Amino acid sequence: MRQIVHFGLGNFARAHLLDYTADAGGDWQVIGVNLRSSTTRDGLAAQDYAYALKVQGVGVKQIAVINTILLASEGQQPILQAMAHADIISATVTEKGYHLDQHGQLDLQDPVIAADLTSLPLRGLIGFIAHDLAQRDRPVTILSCDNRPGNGDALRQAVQQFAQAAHLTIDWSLARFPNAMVDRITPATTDLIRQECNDPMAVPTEAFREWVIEDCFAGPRPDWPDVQFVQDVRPHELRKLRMLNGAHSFLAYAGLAQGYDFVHEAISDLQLRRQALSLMMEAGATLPQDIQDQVPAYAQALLVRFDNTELAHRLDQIAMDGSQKLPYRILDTLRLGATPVMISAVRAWMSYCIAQTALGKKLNDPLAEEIARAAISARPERQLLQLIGAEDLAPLILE
Ligand code: CS2
Repeated sequence: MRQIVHFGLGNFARAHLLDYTADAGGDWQVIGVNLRSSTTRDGLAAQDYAYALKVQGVGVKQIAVINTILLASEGQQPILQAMAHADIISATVTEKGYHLDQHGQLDLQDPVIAADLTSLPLRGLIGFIAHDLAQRDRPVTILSCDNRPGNGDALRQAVQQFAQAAHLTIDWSLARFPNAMVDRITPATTDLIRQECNDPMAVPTEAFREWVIEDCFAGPRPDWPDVQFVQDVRPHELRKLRMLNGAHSFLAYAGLAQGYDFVHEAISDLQLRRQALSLMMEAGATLPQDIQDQVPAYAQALLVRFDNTELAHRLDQIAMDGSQKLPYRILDTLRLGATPVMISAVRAWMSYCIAQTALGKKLNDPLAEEIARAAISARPERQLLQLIGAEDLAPLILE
């Protein structure tokens, strides 16, 4: 059997990487690693690690590619042993799982990183990969499946900075870190989905899925169907992150402010729809010239996906981790050409932070404490912009 060791078996991984791997067939298995809670492991272990994937408009697929799930809290050796035998080590740990600072550098003061640099057992993805590579004697592909630009490059740089701080010696010729664009709208599971699928671990997702990976693997890979292997992922990731995810974040904050709960409700509001489409087109105008002709059709396809009432994609799910998402979904685009809706998206995020704090609610965000302090400061908007590295944009956003 060939193995993928995957960190972070949340809904997105189980709707994307695992669905593609199930379709690939062959002798590939997935060993999951959960770094935080045991909930997913316990739920899946009770049903032999198989689960229902409810593909909206298509039907229910039984996904049974997980061989086992290991917990970091139960010790690092079984995880490092599994990694040592893997051909692919992949991860969906969200933006915050890379522990990067505003400048994209590994935050050595981050509690998880600081702990992994000073004591065992290991707690975080970066430490596990660095220690795996330090003892590795065979090639491996480290595949980020997270939603950020240059995800493979960012992961490699974080591991390099950790290894240097930990004085680990690594043969970097054995590891490849391809960049990849991942796309599949995958809401949190509701009780209704669990009941419909008769499976407490069911995952809801859309029919659409897309995966574009840099063709630089260190060794074998599953025969994943309809995956695009390219030399340069960047146009694909910029288009997706700035148009889809930028519109998502705008709709989340602007839609919540108007009392909507779901993406399909917010996108049905004619003014928000018009603004979301404007944002998509504004973002599309910042993309490389050779894909500009794809922008209108891609935008229209996004509206169809957002209109999907059955997905019941919650705006407050998208609103999470805004401090980690806005820089590449909105701010990067703003710096390439100020546009009204991009500005309103940042203003909507700031209003959301201030309103939630006023209600005594702590945001679901790695910078929740800092946001709460900024929101009640004398100049909340300026403080909030500083938290997301957007002081340079203050004249534009606060004018
Ligand atoms: C969403 C993404 O929760 C969010 O931030 O914008 O999870 C989005 O659904 C995916 O990137 C779609 O591929």
